[in-house]
Amino acid sequence: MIRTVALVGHSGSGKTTLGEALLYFTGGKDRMGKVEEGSTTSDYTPEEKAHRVSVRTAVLPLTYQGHRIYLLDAPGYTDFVGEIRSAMEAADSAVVVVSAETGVQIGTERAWTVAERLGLPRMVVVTKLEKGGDFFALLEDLRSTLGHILPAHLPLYENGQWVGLIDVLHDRAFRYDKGRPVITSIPEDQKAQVEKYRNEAREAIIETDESLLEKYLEGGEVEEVALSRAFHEAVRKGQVFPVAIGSSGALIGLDMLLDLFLEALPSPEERWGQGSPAAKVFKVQVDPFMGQVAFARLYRGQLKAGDTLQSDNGTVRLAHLYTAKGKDLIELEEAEAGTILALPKADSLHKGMELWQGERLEFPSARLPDPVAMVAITPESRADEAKLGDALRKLLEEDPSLRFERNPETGEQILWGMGDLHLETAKERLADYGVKIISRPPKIPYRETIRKKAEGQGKHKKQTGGHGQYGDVWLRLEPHPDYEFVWEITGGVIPTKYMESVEAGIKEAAKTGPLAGYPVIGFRAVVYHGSYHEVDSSDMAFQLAAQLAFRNVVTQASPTLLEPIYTLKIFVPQDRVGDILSDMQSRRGRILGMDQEGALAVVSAEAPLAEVLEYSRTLSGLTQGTGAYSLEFSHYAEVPPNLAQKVIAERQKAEA
Ligand SMILES: Nc1nc2c(ncn2[C@@H]2O[C@H](COP(=O)(O)OP(=O)(O)O)[C@@H](O)[C@H]2O)c(=O)[nH]1
Ligand SMILES: [Mg+2]
Repeated sequence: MIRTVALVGHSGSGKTTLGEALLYFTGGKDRMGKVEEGSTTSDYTPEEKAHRVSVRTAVLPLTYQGHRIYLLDAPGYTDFVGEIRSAMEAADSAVVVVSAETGVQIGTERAWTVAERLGLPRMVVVTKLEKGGDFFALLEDLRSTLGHILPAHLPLYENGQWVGLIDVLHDRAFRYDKGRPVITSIPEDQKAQVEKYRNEAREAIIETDESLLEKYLEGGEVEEVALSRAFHEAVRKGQVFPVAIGSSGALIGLDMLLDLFLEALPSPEERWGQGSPAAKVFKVQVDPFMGQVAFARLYRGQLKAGDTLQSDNGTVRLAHLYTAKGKDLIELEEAEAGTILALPKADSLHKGMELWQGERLEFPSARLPDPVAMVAITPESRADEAKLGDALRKLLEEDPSLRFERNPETGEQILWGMGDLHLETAKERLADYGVKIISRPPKIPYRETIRKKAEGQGKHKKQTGGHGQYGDVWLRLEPHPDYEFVWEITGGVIPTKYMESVEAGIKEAAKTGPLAGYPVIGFRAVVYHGSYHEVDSSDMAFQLAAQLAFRNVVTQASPTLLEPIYTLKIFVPQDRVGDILSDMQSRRGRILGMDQEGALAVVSAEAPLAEVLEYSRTLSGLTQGTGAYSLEFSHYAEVPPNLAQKVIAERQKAEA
């Protein structure tokens, strides 16, 4: 059998440690690594070792009793939603890890929601139970937040000490001795409780299967094999969500967890059917030593070394077949559906690319959210500058949830990401590629506008030697929602052939406003009078005259500073809404509305860009790294006078 599962859930719930423990337990590693020491197989990149948190999805292939289980250890932080989602897309089921210490957290619910949207069968693993926490209260919590949960395992206590597990559906109990299960009997004082959960679980399963239900209602005996099959079907269809217990700390229940994966979770064939090979790249990593490595999930079919696959970028020959174990490549003789393939040196492959033979497979699509956090980056030195382009290209290929752009107005190079930590790790990744960069908040693209009507003259007159220059433009500026140019010249006081030059002069002058040199927007320019000279007038002279007129008039039209306003959609747990609202207030924000999505509150707000440049950090702080938001430009609005003064003064200082 083969199972491909994504370990997802709140950051710190124990996913990486569980993956490590399972790898160790199944003999895939001699020594169990620790997240704190940076010695786990999953958290192998320098960024992960430094932050002690998973940033990328790691692949852990387990061999258990002759079966193959591919674990995809995903990050928990919402900053890495791109990685979290692609791990789930590459899996056939989502195993949501919940720490008994903290219970259901926002990362639990978010992972659950993503899995639900992708139509993935789901289950829960409760970790860290040896650290305490009321398992039965947690069960109720899981039931109320996630729905039809079904406890497959219950904790076994001896003298108040957690020592093992009760297998609810198979009516067995084990105590654990250094990770090894020893069969035992259910203690007297737990019997009634186990009986209650067992009956509930049986009934929940029987209800999903008509023929079993009939038999049951007629008082017939439901056999264990039939029950187990119905259980598997119910999980596959998302009708029930098993809850298991697994402790990496106390090494309890690891075998039972793997047994449950095999029993309850769907096989690749059940999810994708049978047929010719079909794979899809879900991640591309550029390894400083190995070069580009693409990770693809084989959804359907079998492959052997030497096979060739089609892609939209030409054919790909697989001279060798590899999977990955953390940072290492492991050679395979053949690959069956469910395998996570590692494709080294596949430079033509990028994330999302399909590989196939024969008929292609239809994939459900899920769009990534847009990045919301940004920094301006500059290379530290000339040498870094030369290498930046190449390093950025690799980085963006690796992580399509990042975006890079050059702002033509401010001249800055802007890196966009899903949050502060995301950008921080991106910066470190660039350093891995040998490029050191300095990052700082980007400049705000302010604007200037006018608040009242004004008019005046611009005259350009020069007499130098022979040919002179002459242009004379009378201009009226009025506030306007957008921009308009009106030619009100009568009697030919300015020949029409100069009209274009006059407008060009106005547009040129509007590029640098009178207050702080920002572009002037939102005005109507009416040219209503002027004069010209038969010989000395020219396009150039009228352009310059129009510029003079604009500069002269705009200062009298009550110029004012504008700033970009963005709309935000903020997703947070209900109990954080108050904090979000008061924080928004302190950022000159305006609440537009409130909504609910699943267990999360959605706050819609608008705020000046200057106040939300580093919002990701604030939201992280208010929600322990689990809130999320979207950011979209809305409009320009006047900057309050006291702040405008500051912006203008700063600009003048910078210019000086
Ligand atoms: N006592 C105990 N600690 C654990 C267990 N699982 C994880 N931890 C600790 O919890 C912290 C977060 O674990 P990690 O695996 O990085 O969580 P992840 O963010 O979900 O991958 C680390 O300090 C682990 O040592 C467990 O089963 N028991
Ligand atoms: Mg982790």
